[in-house]
Amino acid sequence: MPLEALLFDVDGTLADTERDGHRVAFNQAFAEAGLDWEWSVDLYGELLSVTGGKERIRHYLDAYRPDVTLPANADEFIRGLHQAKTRFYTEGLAGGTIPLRPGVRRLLDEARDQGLRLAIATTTTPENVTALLENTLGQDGPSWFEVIAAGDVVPAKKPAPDIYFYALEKMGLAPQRCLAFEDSGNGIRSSLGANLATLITVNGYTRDHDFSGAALVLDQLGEPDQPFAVLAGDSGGARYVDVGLLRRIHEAAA
Ligand code: XBP
Ligand code: MG
Repeated sequence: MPLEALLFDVDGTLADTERDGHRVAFNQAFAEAGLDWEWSVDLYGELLSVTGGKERIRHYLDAYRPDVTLPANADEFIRGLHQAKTRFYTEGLAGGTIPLRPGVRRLLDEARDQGLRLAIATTTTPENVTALLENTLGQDGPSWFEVIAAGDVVPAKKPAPDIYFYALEKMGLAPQRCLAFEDSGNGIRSSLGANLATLITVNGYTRDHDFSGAALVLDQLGEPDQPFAVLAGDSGGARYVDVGLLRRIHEAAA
């Protein structure tokens, strides 16, 4: 089946948002609430095993802070903290400090020129996706994506495949006509669970994750003057990801 659509993860894939974006915003929300919780770069790498900000806070308390007793309305308390975190995160993005990863803009432009359909499938909160796309692609950035599947729209977050199933259903597309882009072990478990051929670009937090089953594992999408490194799979001699390479790996994965 021909390649018709590209489905993108956001955090770690479109932009390196975790260490200097989400992590910082969590810490700002904790400080604003008068809490002594501080997520270091290393600790945050461990916490990333749980996707979803509210779920991650809960996991931190369960696994690392037996000393903390939450108020009786614990869910509401965590929801409030997380809302503050979203405010700090989107404000931070408006400061324009987090760029798209290499090759992302070029590939999106080329995919649009060639009539490929685009979608987002992420565990992060919808406001965060909109803020990132507007601040990097411009005001109309979100409209480049036919479906933005995000956050609590499905009850089970990645590594469950639900968010990809949701996006595919909205697009009315079989997974065999699509390619997914991910950066993490939880991400690829989700995309493979939805039967999607998957291209991985790793980042500092995810380099050592298990990417078995990936169509190709790279350090980045690359640019003509900034070639990618192949970590697993066969790029057929290509040095940066373009739509031609996507069509080849999609066909090879069929
Ligand atoms: C992203 C996440 C999210 C963000 C925080 O994972 O795990 O939890 O870190 O977002 P993926 P929220 O890239 O696999 O989608 O705080 O808005 O949940
Ligand atoms: Mg990710």
